[in-house]
Amino acid sequence: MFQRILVANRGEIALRVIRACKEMGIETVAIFSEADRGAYYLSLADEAYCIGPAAATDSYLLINRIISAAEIGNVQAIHPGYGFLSENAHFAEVCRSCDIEFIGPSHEAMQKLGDKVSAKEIARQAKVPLVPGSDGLINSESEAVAVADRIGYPVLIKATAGGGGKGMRVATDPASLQAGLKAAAVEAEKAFKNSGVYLEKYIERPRHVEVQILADHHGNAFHLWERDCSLQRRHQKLVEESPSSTLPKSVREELCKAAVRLVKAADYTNAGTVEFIVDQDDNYYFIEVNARIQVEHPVSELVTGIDLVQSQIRVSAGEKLPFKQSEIPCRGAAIEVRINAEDPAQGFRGSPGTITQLRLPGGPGVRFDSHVYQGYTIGPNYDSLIGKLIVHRPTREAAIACLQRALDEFMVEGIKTTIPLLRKISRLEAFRNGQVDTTFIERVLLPTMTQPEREHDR
Ligand code: MV4
Repeated sequence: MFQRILVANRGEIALRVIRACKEMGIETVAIFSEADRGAYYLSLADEAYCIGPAAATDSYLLINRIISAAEIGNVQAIHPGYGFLSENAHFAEVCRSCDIEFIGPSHEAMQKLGDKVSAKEIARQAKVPLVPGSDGLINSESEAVAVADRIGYPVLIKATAGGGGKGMRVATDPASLQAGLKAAAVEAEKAFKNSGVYLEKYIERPRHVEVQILADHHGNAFHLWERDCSLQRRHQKLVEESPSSTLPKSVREELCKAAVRLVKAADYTNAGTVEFIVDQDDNYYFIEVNARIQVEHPVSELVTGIDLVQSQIRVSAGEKLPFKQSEIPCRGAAIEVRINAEDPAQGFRGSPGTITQLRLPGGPGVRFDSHVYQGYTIGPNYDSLIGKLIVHRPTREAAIACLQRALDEFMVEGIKTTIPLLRKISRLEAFRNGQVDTTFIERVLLPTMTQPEREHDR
């Protein structure tokens, strides 16, 4: 087992990894930018090194500085967290070349699955349902028009090096398809240095259901059931829950088994998430793999009782996962809501500032994963996530009651947060009876908010 791990991240996920290491008796080396100097979570690490100024491109994204901190800190492994370099195959490769364990999948698996067209080919071979679409990359406009004629409009143009909604365009007829193809290729070349695009039938108002995976280096790959993450705004999730409140048990089991088949076919190891969209008739389609631990991992930890971050570390140290699929339960219901320093009434504009008052919720079934404290100042440099409130109770109804109570107890002063919006969502009939999809927030909820999103916020 590792003696020391470098946590190559910041904020709540850095704190989460440091906590996991402490319980395992593993020392931690933290890194921080000038903007995070003095942050509380740094004091929980055994050592902390400043690696640059506030801008992520001059600090948390600089591979050479992170590797230098790892050498100085004399660590055996690096945990990348999520975001930043967590899905950067080159970073994983550099770690290996420096004989430092990258706590995540191999760079080969990351590459195979990071390319969406290659990931879909692996899914096809593993008999995982795919959205009807092009067979690989689109190489000409005439080919695109032929594919769109076959599958029917509307179609989605997607960048093979994209993901998470980046570089996606809807086309409703041949003219918008031809224009969209050109624009998408230019945007993809600029954003990902890879102009490859592919087509899929646009599934209207889908739900977003993803499967948590854990796989070790001994041929074992398990699912930790699914999470429904349909309540999103501009691809930013707001609410995540497990199990899905609407999928029949038979579909849930099929979908989870398909996810395991896919990761086995890709020789994937460590924690990862297989993402699907689900249409109104409960047909599910593979979309992409997220080759990292995700923000919403606590939801799966609570219903299965498995510590995902500790499991990641054990898998990277070569241990065999100590459970059988049949023994992984999905017990009760867990719901996570993201507390962001944003003002939903002002088009979710960021609301940096100092937290002058902080009253945290507690009691049975309440978990709050956060790096903030009273007096903490949220800067403008990184994402606006303050923390995640997660509730876990025997039934979904009880979990919603617990969520409402916890959100009512929650008090943050000095900055605007998403708490008022989350209180509203937790009381919505549509949320309570699971009648939400990925368009709900923007289609139904936001139009009812006091101030419409201002033009320049779009
Ligand atoms: C789709 C889709 C509908 N049809 N693909 C967005 C990024 C990635 N996570 C998967 N995404 C989608 N892929 C087809 N063929 C709907 C989504 C989607 C979505 C799309 C637009 C706006 C918000 C969305 C939230 C989740 C999923």
